[in-house]
Amino acid sequence: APAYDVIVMGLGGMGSAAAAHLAARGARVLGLERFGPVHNRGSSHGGSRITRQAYFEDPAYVPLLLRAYELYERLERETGRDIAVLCGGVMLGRPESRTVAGSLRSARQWDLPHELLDAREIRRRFPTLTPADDEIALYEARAGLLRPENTVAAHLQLALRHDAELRYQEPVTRWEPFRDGVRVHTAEDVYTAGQLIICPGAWAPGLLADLGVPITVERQIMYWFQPRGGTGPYLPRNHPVYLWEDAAGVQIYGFPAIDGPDRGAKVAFFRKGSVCTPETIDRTVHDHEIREMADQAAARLPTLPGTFLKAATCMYSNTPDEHFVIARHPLHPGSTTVACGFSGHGFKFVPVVGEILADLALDGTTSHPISLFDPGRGTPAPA
Ligand code: PYC
Repeated sequence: APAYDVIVMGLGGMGSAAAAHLAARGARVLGLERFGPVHNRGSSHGGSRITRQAYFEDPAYVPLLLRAYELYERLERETGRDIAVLCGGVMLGRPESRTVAGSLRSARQWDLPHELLDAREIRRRFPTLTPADDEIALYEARAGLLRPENTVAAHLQLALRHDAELRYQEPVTRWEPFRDGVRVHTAEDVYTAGQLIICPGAWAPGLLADLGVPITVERQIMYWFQPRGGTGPYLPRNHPVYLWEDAAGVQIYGFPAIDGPDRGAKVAFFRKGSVCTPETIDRTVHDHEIREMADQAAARLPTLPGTFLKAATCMYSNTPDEHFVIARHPLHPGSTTVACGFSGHGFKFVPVVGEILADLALDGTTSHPISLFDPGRGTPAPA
């Protein structure tokens, strides 16, 4: 018999959640991670991620978000960790922008609580935001932010609590079908399991070249600025998360000041990076990049950029249509499950992806709606 029921490859956001869900269901789990626990080399670091339910990308995500909210709450309860700050969120832009119109479509289709604010009302409620007269916002009180490092740490903690074996600094070099399951090789050892779950993050192009979905890895930059006049107006009780689309379709997004008076507020472009690989990504943030972000912020957020504090890089793994891939591996459907291509908007789904992966690996199927994430769906352009 194989030594493990399930091997999870990659213990970032998705893999750590899968390991926790599997172990909690009593499976014998081995987790393999190329770096240490809760590292900053992939796509699950940087202190904050937006969460929201009125999903502009597609209403099909909403049921998964409703479940993710429940599971995040449970995760905080079970581990005592501070993860979610539901400070409210504004999806801002012209009424016809994808950010506003798409969010409204999801809110209406799923009857989600929301308000539409005109430019004057946005400025009145949130003096840190200065939209143009022709911009509006969908405000969602249940939107907010998640702390990614605490999320990963919480899932690793739960996995260990339920007797998972987690091995770090141990990248997988190859795997193959073996008897009724799989055999997984690392520099240290060879492991066997009935099922394999691959959560490769930005390593997907190399590890899942045979999946049939081209994944492009994109370098992203996160910036922290200290607002002029202090962080008071930027405290989470005064300040929402925001996703703001301009007339050219460029989106910026940002957060309240969540780390105390001196740590500033984070702001970034949503998808405007250069193509990279995890091996070749330029981790230096250059002056012209800081200037570009500062100029964008200055135009819309009157007390930013203030003082530049720091910047960090991160990676998106983009599918052509920006929808996820979560499925049985089409070439190894009996033994292997994959979760990849989260395209810069996956973190808010982490616990429900863990639940889905555990369903697929242990039961062969899931009751969650995941047909949008089938690798055989074709590659239409984003809506
Ligand atoms: O998924 O809300 C999101 C998001 C904002 C910026 C990057 N991802």
